[in-house]
Amino acid sequence: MLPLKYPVLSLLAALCFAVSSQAGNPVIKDRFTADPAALVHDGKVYLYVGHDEATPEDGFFVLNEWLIFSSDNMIDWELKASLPRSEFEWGRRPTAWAAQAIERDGKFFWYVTVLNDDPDPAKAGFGIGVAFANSPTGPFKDALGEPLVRSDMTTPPEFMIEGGRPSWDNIDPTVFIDDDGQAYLYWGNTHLYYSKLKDNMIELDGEIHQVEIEGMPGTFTEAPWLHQHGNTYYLSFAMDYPEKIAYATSDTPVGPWSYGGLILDVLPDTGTSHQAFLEFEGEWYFIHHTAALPGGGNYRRSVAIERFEHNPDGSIDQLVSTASGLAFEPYLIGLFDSDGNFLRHQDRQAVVSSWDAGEAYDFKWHLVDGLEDSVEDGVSIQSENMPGFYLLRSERGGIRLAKHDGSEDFAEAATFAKVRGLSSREATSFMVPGERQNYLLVTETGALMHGRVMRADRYRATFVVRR
Ligand code: FUB
Repeated sequence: MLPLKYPVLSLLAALCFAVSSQAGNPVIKDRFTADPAALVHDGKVYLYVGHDEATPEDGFFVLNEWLIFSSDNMIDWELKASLPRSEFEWGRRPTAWAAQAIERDGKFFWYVTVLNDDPDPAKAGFGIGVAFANSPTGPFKDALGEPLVRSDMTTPPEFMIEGGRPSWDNIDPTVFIDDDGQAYLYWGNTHLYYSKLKDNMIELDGEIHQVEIEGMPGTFTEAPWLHQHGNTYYLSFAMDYPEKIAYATSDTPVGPWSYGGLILDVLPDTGTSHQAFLEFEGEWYFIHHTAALPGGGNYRRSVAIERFEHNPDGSIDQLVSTASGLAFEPYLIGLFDSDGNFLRHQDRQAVVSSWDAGEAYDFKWHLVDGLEDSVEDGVSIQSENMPGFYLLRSERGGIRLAKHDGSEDFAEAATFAKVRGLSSREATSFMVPGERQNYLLVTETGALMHGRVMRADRYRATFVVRR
């Protein structure tokens, strides 16, 4: 049972909270985007993504094009250009998979993953192409008219070629130019490869090497990304499946690579994870994709951004993908007159329990304008560390944490009217819209539900929202 009615009332610390209309993440909200890469040019950031166009019914990736967005501040993004997969005439199907662009001497090279349409089965399968442009937004043109990396240049793992399936070990390029001007291309799925690039950036220079990562507790899946900080080279990648993002370090851009740790754990509702690292105006950013947009999922992903730092010893702490992102801060929602009891989620249920610093993110909430926008003072309560998940009412009085499926029914059941606190004018209660007897409340056991509130129990439906 909850220790209710404690004497300490921290209303003074409570702010009259302002509902923000949107969360910071995902950063692109009007379409599904995946597999981010980014570069800085002339004081602006350019974000290169795949455009996820799968419908909820599609059982696989559908990407007909890549998109380029730009921003001055990492928060406001403007769509600048697109590159259709059909620019690579040797490609087929909607397979505009992961890609990365880089600048060299004022020219831009964009390395892309495309399924190769070669009639020779040995050469068919995913390949890596390269497009060229004189500006970061293009127009980009296929620089070679054929893949830079083709299936018959590598030996895929056995399981990739069984049953006539095309091999997909040649996907997910990442490109990096070292201080001495030498460029490197890493890529792979299951097998991780690298090769040097010639100065012209459109030819491999020498052999393709297969890379091992020492001490890795899982298996390399895909999505390599190479970056440098100080004298340390970082190779990050998707590990296992569903994917986590992990990293390895080395003193050179070609290894040997030693496993460093986990950067991002498995995300809800997307089996893939794909990351980019970017330094902009002295700060470092971790750009990745989640399934957080309404109706998001495995093939309907959306790009999100978090700030991070490299530790003095060279390590990178595990990060949390948040709803707040760069632009907002989450709230704590305390139960009125109950010292130290806050709303949290646990196993996708909402409960009120005592503060636990080790699980602090589960206690953080993002309050946005009601998903159902006709409700006066409408508010929806989104989890900070499960972006896209909201407190959702059931008709029978239950409350659970559920993913926004994009439907109107969901929007309605996840919207409350923010009203003056039933126990204190300075606190807040959350009313079921249009139902003056029906409030979000906490039961004796700490479970969250909604229903009728007795006069003596009003404090159970009164909350203190604060930072
Ligand atoms: O978007 C298609 C594929 O999913 C990418 O190439 C992989 O990295 C994974 O994110």
